[in-house]
Amino acid sequence: MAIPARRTRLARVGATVTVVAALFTSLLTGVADAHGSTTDPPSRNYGCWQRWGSDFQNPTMAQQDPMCWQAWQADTNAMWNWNGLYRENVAGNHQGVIPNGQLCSGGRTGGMRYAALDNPGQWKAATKSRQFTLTVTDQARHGADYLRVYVTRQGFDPTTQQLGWGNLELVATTGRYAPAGTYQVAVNAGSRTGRHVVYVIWQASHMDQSYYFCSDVIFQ
Ligand SMILES: [Cu+2]
Repeated sequence: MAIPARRTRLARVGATVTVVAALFTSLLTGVADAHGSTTDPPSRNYGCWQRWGSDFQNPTMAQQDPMCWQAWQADTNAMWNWNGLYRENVAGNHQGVIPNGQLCSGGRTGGMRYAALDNPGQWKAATKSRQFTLTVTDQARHGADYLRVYVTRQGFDPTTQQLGWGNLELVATTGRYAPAGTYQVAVNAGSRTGRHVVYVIWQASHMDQSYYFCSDVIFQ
């Protein structure tokens, strides 16, 4: 009976090692998975997560917040991973890598996960004055090489038109930010009025990791 007992003990030790390794891996993954997004004005998927994350199967969303509804129906992971909309090794060639019509999904990064964010429609929009402060939240404290903020040209209609690079004007570009929880940029949207999309590129500093966020706003 000595041999089976020894095998059992070894098996228990083996199982314990496996559990500890799995815990360690999930801890590491948890850290690696935490990135960020534009939280003010809220990016499309961050806003959908904020408003509906605790109630995402509520059918009244289809009427109250139809673009969030279609995004939740398409892939819930776009909201659970609101902080994970990035590409790697773009080498600064954002316009070359991201096709027109796919700006809000970062060129469909991760396959179709974020593709519903590209769809034109009645996205809930934050009301802003034309001079406002934009906030990117960085849960992972990556730092930033730069932030670039674009706003759509006056006349572009995000409820019916797909967003392309030609629809955007660069309104702010920054230098580096040391790692912190949030980065803020003063944005001046000029004489724009009504509904617009604010498009942000966050170039993280820990590696070549580039983030792309669409936020819907209505300028007063
Ligand atoms: Cu990250």
